Amino acid sequence: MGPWTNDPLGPQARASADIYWIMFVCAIIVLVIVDGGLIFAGLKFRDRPGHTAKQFHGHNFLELLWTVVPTLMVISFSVLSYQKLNVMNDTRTGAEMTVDVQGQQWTWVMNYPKEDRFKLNDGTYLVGAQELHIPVNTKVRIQLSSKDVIHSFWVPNIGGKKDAVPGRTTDLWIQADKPGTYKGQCFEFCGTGHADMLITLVVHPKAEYATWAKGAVAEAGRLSDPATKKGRETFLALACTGCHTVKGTTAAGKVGPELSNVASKKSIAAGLLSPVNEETLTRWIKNPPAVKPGTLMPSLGLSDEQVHDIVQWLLTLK
Ligand code: HEC
Ligand SMILES: [Cu+2]
Repeated sequence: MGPWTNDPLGPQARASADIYWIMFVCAIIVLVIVDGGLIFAGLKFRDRPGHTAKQFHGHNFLELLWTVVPTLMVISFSVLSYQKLNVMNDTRTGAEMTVDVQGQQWTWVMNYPKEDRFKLNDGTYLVGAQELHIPVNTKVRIQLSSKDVIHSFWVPNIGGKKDAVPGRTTDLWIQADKPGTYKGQCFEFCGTGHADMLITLVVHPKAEYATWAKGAVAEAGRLSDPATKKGRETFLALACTGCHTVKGTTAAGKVGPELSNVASKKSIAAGLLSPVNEETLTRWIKNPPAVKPGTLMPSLGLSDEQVHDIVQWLLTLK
């Protein structure tokens, strides 16, 4: 089922769905009894030929009943809501990690905790955009803030929603029963890009979370690695730019394929080399005609170091 509050897949979402269903069912019972009684009385005791409606005033038992029963119901709802809200608002007890989530026009910035497993090689910590990765069955506290206007964090199946208010921090907690990908959305209209503020919550099996973190840290490290900067400069200084386009750079050649997203491609050199990784890119750039005789891309006689640097940079083009 899609992102829907009535399909709770975690304890936080379940707490609010529980209140909802209990109140909903009670409301239906009340509706049936009250409207049923009304219709029944209206039909049975109505004034009609040969039948005179009985005239009376007041009925102690009935009046007591419809005062006491609703009062008890409202009190029960209060107690129930109070209990559930206590659980829902308790962001700290048992929380195993805290992610600092910042809303801004128009994206979500996920700052992972300052723990070793999220530490990058430049001393900073892992930051994600839009996508939040957490382990399954783990209470995760989300500290919410906003850079500009009010946003609201909401992943319907898992829980929320809570406003991200500029100038102060709020928090909530989430927890998922099963691994998978859950969709969320900013729930406070925050400007023209509001609809782009999607949240993708990726829940990993506990044993795989460390592997994911390692990969994400390595990937982030690659992006901040001096080699990628050097590779970019090397690429832009060479003849590559005359034949290839990379959006956002001065490379605008049209002879060869565009390389703006080369690292996301399934293969290169028209399917000859796959997947696209360090090994295949290195082989290709070192000597294209050796891989594909007759190709229009010449061997540029680059040093191993130049090739290595360029490949490190190309791998960041996703
Ligand atoms: C004379 C033009 C030319 C130059 C210079 C050139 N390329 Fe190419 N490049 C091509 C052509 C044409 C292809 C397509 C090759 C094929 O599939 O036969 C290509 C393919 C590629 C591919 C594979 C892309 C894909 O999607 O298949 C990469 C990566 C690449 N070049 C990188 C580079 C780099 C890095 C440089 C500079 C060191 C460079 N190229 C210089 C023409 C050029
Ligand atoms: Cu928003």
